Amino acid sequence: MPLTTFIVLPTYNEGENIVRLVPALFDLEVADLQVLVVDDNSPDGTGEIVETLAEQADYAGRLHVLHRPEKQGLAPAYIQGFTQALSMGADYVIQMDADLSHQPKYIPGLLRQAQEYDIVIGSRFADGGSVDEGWGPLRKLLSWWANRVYTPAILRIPIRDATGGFRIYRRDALVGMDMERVKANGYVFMVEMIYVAYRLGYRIGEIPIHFPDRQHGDSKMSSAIALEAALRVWQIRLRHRQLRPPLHASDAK
Ligand SMILES: Nc1nc2c(ncn2[C@@H]2O[C@H](COP(=O)(O)OP(=O)(O)OP(=O)(O)O)[C@@H](O)[C@H]2O)c(=O)[nH]1
Ligand SMILES: [Mg+2]
Repeated sequence: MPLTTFIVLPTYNEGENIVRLVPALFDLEVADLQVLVVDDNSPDGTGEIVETLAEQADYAGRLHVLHRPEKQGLAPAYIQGFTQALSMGADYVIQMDADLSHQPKYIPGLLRQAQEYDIVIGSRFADGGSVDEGWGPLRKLLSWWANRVYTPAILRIPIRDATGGFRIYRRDALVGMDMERVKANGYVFMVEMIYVAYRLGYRIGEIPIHFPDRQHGDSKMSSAIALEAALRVWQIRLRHRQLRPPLHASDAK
């Protein structure tokens, strides 16, 4: 039986992007692929657009929407989406933005690496990774520093894009991490998930990606949000630094 891969896409006003992204995902011809959109009642009707797409014969039974009542941030959207994907039988869960900054062409590479790792990050700051050519030097430097220097130093993790939101998780890792313990709301959720996984001993890999800026719709990110996320890295360290890998049965005396 082929393994089931679920792609979880949180959306808030991504109508113009989702109609491009969904066909591109199914064009990949990944075996037993399911797509789950988690929409926070987008005023532009993203949720309804996906419902309409889901009625097309091509996507029948493979495209799903979770409707949430209002914009509540990325973290609860992801947790609800991951939980639903697991309950629908996902063997692999891919998380990605719906704005096309995370390009579908990297998905086969993520799946390949997931044979060796429990979690694989599509990484902008690994060797060979890159960000949009339009980023100014200051933005590039700040983002590089936050990911390559600041976050790894505080958390003592050898990860080069802990804030990156393009990832694959193996089912057993996502279950073993117990998402209940992840408290972050918003963008720092990415960092908290990776820190918990690292402390628990899961194997984390990275593959380089190019990250183009969105062409349609508006970003929900701002410098205030980025600064808050940076400060919250300390909170995450305090919350989880005692975590240890669970003892293997054979290690127990
Ligand atoms: N369901 C849900 N999705 C959200 C929420 N906030 C952002 N998203 C989605 O999360 C993804 C990432 O959001 P973006 O606004 O692109 O933020 P970003 O990618 O960190 O920042 P940019 O680099 O500016 O694009 C997109 O698919 C958004 O639609 C939210 O509160 N609820
Ligand atoms: Mg984006």
